[in-house]
Amino acid sequence: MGELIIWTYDWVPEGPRGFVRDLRLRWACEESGLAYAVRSIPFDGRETNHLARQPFGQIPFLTDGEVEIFESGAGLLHLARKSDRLMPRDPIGEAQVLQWTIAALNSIEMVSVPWWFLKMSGDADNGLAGWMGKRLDQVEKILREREWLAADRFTVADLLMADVLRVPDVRSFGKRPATEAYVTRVTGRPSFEKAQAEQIRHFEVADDQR
Ligand SMILES: N[C@@H](CCC(=O)N[C@@H](CS)C(=O)NCC(=O)O)C(=O)O
Repeated sequence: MGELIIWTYDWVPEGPRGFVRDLRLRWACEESGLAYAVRSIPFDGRETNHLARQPFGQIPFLTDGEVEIFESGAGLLHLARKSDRLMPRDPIGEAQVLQWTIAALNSIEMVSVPWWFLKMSGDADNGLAGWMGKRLDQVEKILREREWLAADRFTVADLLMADVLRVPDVRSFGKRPATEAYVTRVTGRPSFEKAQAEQIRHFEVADDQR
C-alpha cells in the first residue's frame, strides 16, 4: 500500500469546524499510529469538482495507494482492517465492532442528522423528536451497562458512536448521564484532541488565504 491520504475541503465556515467528518479518519489514524497526510479539494465548487471521487460532492474520502474509498464509515473500516487497535482480529470481537459501527451510522446518525436539520431550519419540536429520544434512550441503556460498545475495549465503533453523539444539539437533547459520561470519556482521548485541533487549524490557516 502507498501513502495514506485523508481528503477534506480546503476551507469551511467557522460553525462546523471541529465537527467535519474528516475528523473521524484523522482520529482513527492517530489512534492506530498509521502515518497519514491530509490534502484538500476546494470548498468552492464542491458540488461538482470531485464527483469522480465522492459522488455526492462531499468529504471525506481516503486514498491508500491505489485504493480510493469514500464514506467516512467505509474509510474507518478500511483503517480498522489495517490496525487491530481499531478492531480486534477474533471473529466475535470483529462482528461486534462491525455491528456497532453500522449501528452508529444507520440506527443513530440516520435519525440524528435529519432531526438536527429540521431543528436548524426552525422546527425544534419536529416529527423526528420522538424517534430521536427513543434511540438515545436505547443507547443510554446500553451504556449504563458497559464502558465500550464492542470487544470490552475502545474500538472504531466507539470512535464513530461518540462522534455521532457529541454533536452539541444531540448531546443536550434530554439528560442521559451514561451517554454523557461515554462521550466525555471517548472524546477525552488524546488522539481525538489532536485530530480536532489539527482540523480546526487546517481551516483557520485557509481563512488567511481567502
Ligand atoms: N455519509 C457521508 C456524509 C459526509 C458529509 O456529510 N460530509 C459533509 C462534511 S462533514 C459535507 O461534505 N458537506 C458538504 C455538502 O454536503 O455539500 C460520510 O459519512 O462520509
